[in-house]
Amino acid sequence: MGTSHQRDSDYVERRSPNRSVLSPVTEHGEIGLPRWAERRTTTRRPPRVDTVSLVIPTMNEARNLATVLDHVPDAVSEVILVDRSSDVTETMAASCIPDIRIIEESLPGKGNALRAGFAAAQGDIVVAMDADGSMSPSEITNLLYLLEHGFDFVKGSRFIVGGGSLDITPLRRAGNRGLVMLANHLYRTQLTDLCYGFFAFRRQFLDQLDLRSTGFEIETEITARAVLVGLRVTEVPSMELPRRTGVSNLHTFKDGMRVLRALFHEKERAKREPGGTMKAGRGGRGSPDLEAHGAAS
Ligand SMILES: Nc1nc2c(ncn2[C@@H]2O[C@H](COP(=O)(O)OP(=O)(O)OP(=O)(O)O)[C@@H](O)[C@H]2O)c(=O)[nH]1
Ligand SMILES: [Mg+2]
Repeated sequence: MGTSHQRDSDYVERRSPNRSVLSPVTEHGEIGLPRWAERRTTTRRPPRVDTVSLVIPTMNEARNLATVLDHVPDAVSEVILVDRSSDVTETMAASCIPDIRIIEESLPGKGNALRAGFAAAQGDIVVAMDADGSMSPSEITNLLYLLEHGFDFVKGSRFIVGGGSLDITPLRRAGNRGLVMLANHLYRTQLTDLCYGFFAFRRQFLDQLDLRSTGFEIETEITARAVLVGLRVTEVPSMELPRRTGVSNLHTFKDGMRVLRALFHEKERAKREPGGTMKAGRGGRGSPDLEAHGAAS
């Protein structure tokens, strides 16, 4: 301790008389940084921070949108709205976030909307969420945390410890549970939720995911594809709130059937692709992997 203190004093004494070493005067007469400090600032770059695109599909959500957009965390770099509204959703969006990017949806369906938004996204990470007020923007941070720590695809789950739903009907809950069981059987996963549109992924995998869904089955497709191409997949607890106003666009039986078909279709499609069912994917692990954060129930 004494020695190091001594060394500090020597350091100051040795350099103080010669200010040109510690604080060189620039040609404009200002006192600049010492040369060693300049070297440090130029060689040590700050760690790179991932940019984040938030994609939100909207169909007549003007009365719900402000509660979502007003709470988007600072980590989000751009917000993209893919809109198919006949109300003032776009005006509301622009009044909340003046530089929001609005894409007019050309084809109907949540799948078409999300795919258009993903294609337009420029961030390293893409987050998808609904505009009806049922998902909390503050939970985006939880998705990002896991992506920044090595996962490639992170999905919110309402049925993992710490998650929940104040919205889902008993019929939909039962349907979702059956579909989750089937997905886990087909894909050898331990998923706890399937039909939920709050998820995030690294954009570098968008081409590999090769999404084709047009409707609500996009949530199932992206999960199945992420597993099949070998991405690092995990779930985080999420609390689903009731839709704030308006009515759901989801039709329980019709869309349930689309999800069912998607589960079988994706498995078959992957078999037809070069490399077979379980492609090497990221890291060449060749098998699906799912880790639960919040302890799977
Ligand atoms: N652009 C676009 N957005 C859509 C379309 N269908 C639904 N959405 C949006 O997708 C999100 C989810 O739709 P919801 O109707 O809430 O369906 P859900 O959340 O699966 O079902 P609920 O739990 O009953 O609300 C909302 O933000 C809708 O506005 C569509 O055809 N085009
Ligand atoms: Mg909803």
